[in-house]
Amino acid sequence: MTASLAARVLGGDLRAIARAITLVENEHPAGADLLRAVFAHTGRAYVIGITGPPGAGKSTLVDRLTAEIRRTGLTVGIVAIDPTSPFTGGAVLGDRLRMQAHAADDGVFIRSMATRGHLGGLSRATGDGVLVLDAAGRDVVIIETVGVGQDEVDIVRLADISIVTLVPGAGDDVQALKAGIMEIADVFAVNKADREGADRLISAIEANLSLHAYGEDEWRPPIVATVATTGAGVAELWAAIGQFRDRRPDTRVARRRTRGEQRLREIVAQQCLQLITTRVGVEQWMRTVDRIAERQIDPYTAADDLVSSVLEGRDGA
Ligand SMILES: Nc1nc2c(ncn2[C@@H]2O[C@H](COP(=O)(O)OP(=O)(O)OP(=O)(O)O)[C@@H](O)[C@H]2O)c(=O)[nH]1
Ligand SMILES: [Mg+2]
Repeated sequence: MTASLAARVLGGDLRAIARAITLVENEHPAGADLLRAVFAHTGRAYVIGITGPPGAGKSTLVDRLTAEIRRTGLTVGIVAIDPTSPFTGGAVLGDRLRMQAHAADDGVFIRSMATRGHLGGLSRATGDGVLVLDAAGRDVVIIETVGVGQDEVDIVRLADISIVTLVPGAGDDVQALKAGIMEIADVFAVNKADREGADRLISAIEANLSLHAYGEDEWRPPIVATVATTGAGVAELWAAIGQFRDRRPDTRVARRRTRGEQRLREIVAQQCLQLITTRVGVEQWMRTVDRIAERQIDPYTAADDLVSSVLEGRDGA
């Protein structure tokens, strides 16, 4: 079954793509088998990460950017994530609206991702979803994620280019200065540029960028003013993406390596945890949890004990 699903994914079959993403999202073993089968065919898509605060206009911008990309004939896959509220259905509603805009176009595949909420689950599921779309031959894959926290930073690191969307309004300067933001942005999109304060926000970002002395061949993140609702500035945004892609191929290679290592770490960590919990057994695991809860043992010592008991058990076997 996996073999035929893999073949259909590689053939770009939309239903197969949807099914494959569901498998990886649910951490179904068939999802891992599928990725094994298609991995050699991945690495071709250009992956764009878009993040920013709630309501910044990311989805509207992604929609416009998608239209811009489609005009060049390239196909697009979109993964929308809402790590802060996976159960509100907000992302799904946004998807439906956008589905309508691109409903008749097979060159656009939109999917929102829900996760089980465990550590690392989101970035792993997102990474796998991107791989599926990549294998399916999508030329460009866009990851849209809300927020500017660590989860989002991890997700955006999966991308070849990171676009940070900011909007004019209360606390712009603080928002722009927020830890992490300046480091992850390859391009800034100042959206809602039709609103008052856009110039001030641009100046604040500029001021921040000028704190860093950019070397001659170092990429200085450009700031693009956009009005996603009208599409103003979107062509410029796409042009900035193209410039980054053409000028920073080395960055792409380095990021892909980091991405590969991150995936390896996640999978190894997951397998180790699985191995240890399986060997230890549910009863001993729960007993340990009880002892931590009752302050009879600290979690560090408990972890050491569990890991060494498993390792010693294996040595002695
Ligand atoms: N005035 C103005 N409104 C905009 C612009 N871009 C988006 N909006 C509006 O802002 C609201 C939020 O847009 P979304 O695209 O859903 O924003 P988002 O960042 O995807 O929101 P979440 O995914 O919920 O975080 C919508 O009502 C848009 O119509 C813009 O450039 N100017
Ligand atoms: Mg959105």
